[in-house]
Amino acid sequence: MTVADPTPSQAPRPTIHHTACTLDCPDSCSLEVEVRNGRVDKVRAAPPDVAHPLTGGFICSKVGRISRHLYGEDRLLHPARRAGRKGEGRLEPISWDRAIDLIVERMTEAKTALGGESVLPLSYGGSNGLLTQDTADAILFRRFGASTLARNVCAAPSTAAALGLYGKMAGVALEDYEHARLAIVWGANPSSTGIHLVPILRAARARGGKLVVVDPRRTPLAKQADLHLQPRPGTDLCLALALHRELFRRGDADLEFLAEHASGVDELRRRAEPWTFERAAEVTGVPVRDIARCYELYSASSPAVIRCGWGVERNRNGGSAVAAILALPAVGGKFRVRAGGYTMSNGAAFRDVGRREPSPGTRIVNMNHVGRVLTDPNAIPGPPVKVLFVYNANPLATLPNQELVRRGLAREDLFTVVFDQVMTDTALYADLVLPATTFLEHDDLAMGYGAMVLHDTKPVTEPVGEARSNLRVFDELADRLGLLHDDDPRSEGDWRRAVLGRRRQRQLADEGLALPETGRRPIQFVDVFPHTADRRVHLCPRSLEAESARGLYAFHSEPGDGRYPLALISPSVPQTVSSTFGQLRPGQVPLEMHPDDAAERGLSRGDKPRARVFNDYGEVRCRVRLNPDLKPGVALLPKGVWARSTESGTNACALAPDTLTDIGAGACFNDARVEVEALAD
Ligand SMILES: Nc1nc2c(c(=O)[nH]1)N[C@H]1C(S)=C(S)[C@@H](COP(=O)(O)OP(=O)(O)OC[C@H]3O[C@@H](n4cnc5c(=O)[nH]c(N)nc54)[C@H](O)[C@@H]3O)O[C@H]1N2
Ligand SMILES: Nc1nc2c(c(=O)[nH]1)N[C@H]1C(S)=C(S)[C@@H](COP(=O)(O)OP(=O)(O)OC[C@H]3O[C@@H](n4cnc5c(=O)[nH]c(N)nc54)[C@H](O)[C@@H]3O)O[C@H]1N2
Ligand code: SF4
Ligand SMILES: [Mo]
Repeated sequence: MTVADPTPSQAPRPTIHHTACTLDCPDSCSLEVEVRNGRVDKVRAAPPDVAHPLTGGFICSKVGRISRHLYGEDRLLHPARRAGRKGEGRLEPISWDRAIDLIVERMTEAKTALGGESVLPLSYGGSNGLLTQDTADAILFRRFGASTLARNVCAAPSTAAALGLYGKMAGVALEDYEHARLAIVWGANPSSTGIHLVPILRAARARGGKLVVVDPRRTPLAKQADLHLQPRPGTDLCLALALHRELFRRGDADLEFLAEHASGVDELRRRAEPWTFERAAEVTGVPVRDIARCYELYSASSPAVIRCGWGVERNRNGGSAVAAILALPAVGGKFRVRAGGYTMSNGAAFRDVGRREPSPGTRIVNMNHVGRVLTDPNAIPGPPVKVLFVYNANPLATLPNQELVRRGLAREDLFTVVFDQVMTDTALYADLVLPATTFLEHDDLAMGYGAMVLHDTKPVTEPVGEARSNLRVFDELADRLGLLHDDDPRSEGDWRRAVLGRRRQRQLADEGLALPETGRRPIQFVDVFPHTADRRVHLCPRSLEAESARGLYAFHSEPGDGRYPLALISPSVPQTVSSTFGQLRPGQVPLEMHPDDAAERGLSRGDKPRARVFNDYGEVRCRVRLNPDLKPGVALLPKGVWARSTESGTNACALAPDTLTDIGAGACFNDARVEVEALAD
């Protein structure tokens, strides 16, 4: 839809709409959108009378400027077919009918020749709305018998840990942090990744609460904190175990609470035993006095809350580290008061929501191994992948071992469909691209995984070009492949009913937004309890024990053989959500290095010197920016960077190993170990 910009005098009055942001962000903001002349003009926080309280009258600038994404030059407007070599992105438009025909033909052909598992759906939480994933797509791919994707690129280790210990229990509501006497922000950077927690933490401090940050770099919050522990990436497990050891040793463990509510206490105590403060200090690089200060604060404060972020999980020890951190409030006796306990993902506040399509029991492909699976027919049992269907994801920009993913996508005999809103790096390799609607153009449901809220997301404008919603496209494909049953949900309304259930639907209709089952912000071990079979905390659950090769809470030391001495982390940045909006980033993205590491490599002279960052997986050529806030020995490239933003067209994923975490089979992005060399200008 192209509409000429009206001159101010002709400009029609905008219409105002209220909706909610579905992006992969914990906050789930309530939005107010101004639509002028059929186009989204301004997006801001919804006013307090219709907004979820956490939104607090402001939203991030990314979504404030989302019209650049909606109407930008990278937006996909029509279905199109590849007209050049893979990777070039030369396309010729085709009709939707022809595109659907082609997909049906290719999926049927693959199934006839090699079986349904030769089709691999590849998606993650790029949309994150409840109607745009695990709905019609689940019907299509599961009933077809396609390979099953393990969506493990994010949150798999932390989910496994939270599930094993607490059966996934709703956490402390972010609004309640205001009442905390101590908040520990552990491996999270809310200033970028969940901005509404920041003013709440500030308010807590204004009331005399203390703030501790555990992060290998001095994040904006670390600069304001009472204490900043700067561990070497991947060593949080040792810190947490050292705190447990001390709690038991000094008699500060809440044995009464543990006797009533926990199992595995002695086992955890035994495994924590070797981790003296001295040993933890040696491995983490955090001075003993800082560990001791953290201990003093935690053992003495109540309410004390831990915001455990996803920075903890993305390494070889990630699952055990999250488990040990989530076990702290149990051992330390921090539950049973408002603002006491932990927050990880708060999705458990809505465990009554969702619809599950039965699994066909087909082979499981871990998405961290997509590169291997596409390039090596022996990587997993079963047929080679012949049809790859990418939606809600940009795998070339976001999966580890990027060069292998690229080689896989470049395979001439692979038929790749990319269904997206914009021409992503992955879409350049597609045989067929399909234009997708955004959450401002389709029906959806937004559920916070930090904010405890569920709200309706309603289209505020017509889709641009010929963009279609996931529901519509997957429903049509399932229909054409003869996979639908009479009682399947079909329309948006059907799906909303199927996902929400009657009670939630009524709640949404009456109140505009829905709160957790408890009806109020829950207090852990007062309003909500573990969803384990015996309602107890399992501090050393058998399920996790069985999963980890060396046992839960076993520490795996520094990866690699020392040839690559710098630890490369790739956390989130304010400008993007994963790779979403990455096309809008101006200029080149630099590698950040500590000045001492840069000086050692002759990289401290000149303005942003050029460098090559490399290891056995690949390389990134880019500029270097000195950042004294990093721990020496740690370098940083943000996640989700598009090819256009570095000289080499590669990003941190080119250096990220495709090894898996100790539990949860998750990604080990922050186990990337690299060397950096100066390049001539
Ligand atoms: N190096 C490094 N890489 C990382 C990480 C890291 O720490 N380091 N972190 C990882 C993390 S935490 C995550 S969550 C993953 C995320 O990785 P991905 O899930 O791949 O997320 P995005 O990169 O944001 O891609 C989402 C895509 O979905 C599209 N999309 C959005 N809504 C819709 C829709 O309704 N329909 C369709 N068809 N498409 C839609 C968007 O346009 C966008 O291109 O990245 C991981 N990648
Ligand atoms: N603006 C924006 N918001 C987002 C996203 C985004 O990409 N952009 N992504 C969304 C998604 S998908 C996710 S998963 C969340 C992630 O949000 P966060 O939980 O904040 O996770 P990250 O940004 O990966 O990393 C958080 C911090 O962990 C630190 N870190 C790295 N390695 C370690 C370690 O070994 N130990 C410790 N203690 N800290 C470490 C990093 O320096 C970083 O400051 O944010 C969501 N919100
Ligand atoms: S991305 Fe997060 S902060 Fe930004 S509008 Fe959406 S929910 Fe709010
Ligand atoms: Mo994520």
